[in-house]
Amino acid sequence: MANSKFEYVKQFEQPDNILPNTWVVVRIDGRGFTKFANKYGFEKPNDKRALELMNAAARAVMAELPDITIAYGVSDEYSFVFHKTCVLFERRSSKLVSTIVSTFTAYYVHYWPTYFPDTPLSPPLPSFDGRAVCYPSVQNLRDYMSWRQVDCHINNLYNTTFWALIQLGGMDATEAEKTLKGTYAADKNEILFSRFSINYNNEPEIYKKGSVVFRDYEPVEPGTHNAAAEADSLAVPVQQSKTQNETDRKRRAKAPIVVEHLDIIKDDFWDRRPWLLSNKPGKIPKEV
Ligand SMILES: Nc1nc2c(ncn2[C@@H]2O[C@H](COP(=O)(O)OP(=O)(O)OP(=O)(O)O)[C@@H](O)[C@H]2O)c(=O)[nH]1
Ligand SMILES: [Mg+2]
Repeated sequence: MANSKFEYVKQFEQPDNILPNTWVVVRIDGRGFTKFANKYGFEKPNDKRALELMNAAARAVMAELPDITIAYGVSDEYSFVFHKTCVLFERRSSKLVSTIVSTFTAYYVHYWPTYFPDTPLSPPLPSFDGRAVCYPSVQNLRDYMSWRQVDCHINNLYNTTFWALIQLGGMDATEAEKTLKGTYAADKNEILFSRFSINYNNEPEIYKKGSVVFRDYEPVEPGTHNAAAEADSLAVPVQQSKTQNETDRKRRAKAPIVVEHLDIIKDDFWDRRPWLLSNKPGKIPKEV
């Protein structure tokens, strides 16, 4: 085909390659969700419908993109982790991020009426920003996930106490803020318990731990595999036959994608689920 005189503009396209052989985390975050939450009357500090809507959209994203090995969500944010061996196939950061952001946003709007049947969406419609960060080692990835879950805990304990002081204690926001200034976790637990008979431990897990989305295979006994070390020692993706790739693909498609509210900081979660780091499908769980 003849080149047109306009074609030189292609040279303006600059590479935005992501580092090969790394875990890529794409984190999306609701734009202006403080305002958005007020507009639709989200309950404070946690709106179960809003969180479940986020989870439904995240599940749909994972179902469409089998290269995502795990996702973690809290508040108006979600982190999607691409397995380190999958990233070799799509090298452009902007392409990964835009795919996640648009797929997530589309499903968020799609599922909105399921979770908010009485309040139809109206402009400005919900939107999300996104960024991609490469993590070179399993420990870096685990620390990233732990960082988000610790953040969830710190924010939720603060918000739960803050809103108890207002909703149950009759304080205004300034008084509540002043009461909590300089307090430690133990102090907040104590305020909740002594003033409002709330045992923070009994708060719903979805609020305390956030949401973890992953493909569910049969868990294994901890100590029976070395998925983390093996993942770290990989330099290039393991070459598999076409039939093996096809079998893996089918098993991955068959695995139920679950949303749980578990501790992902301790080793146990990862030790029982080697497929998260190995990207090798496990045994499909028996039907219940
Ligand atoms: N009431 C309520 N608000 C929520 C809930 N989940 C998220 N939010 C709101 O979403 C905000 C998320 O924080 P940010 O992402 O830092 O704030 P933002 O307003 O979205 O601003 P940008 O992300 O910078 O655009 C929280 O501060 C809350 O105001 C919820 O379950 N209930
Ligand atoms: Mg936000």
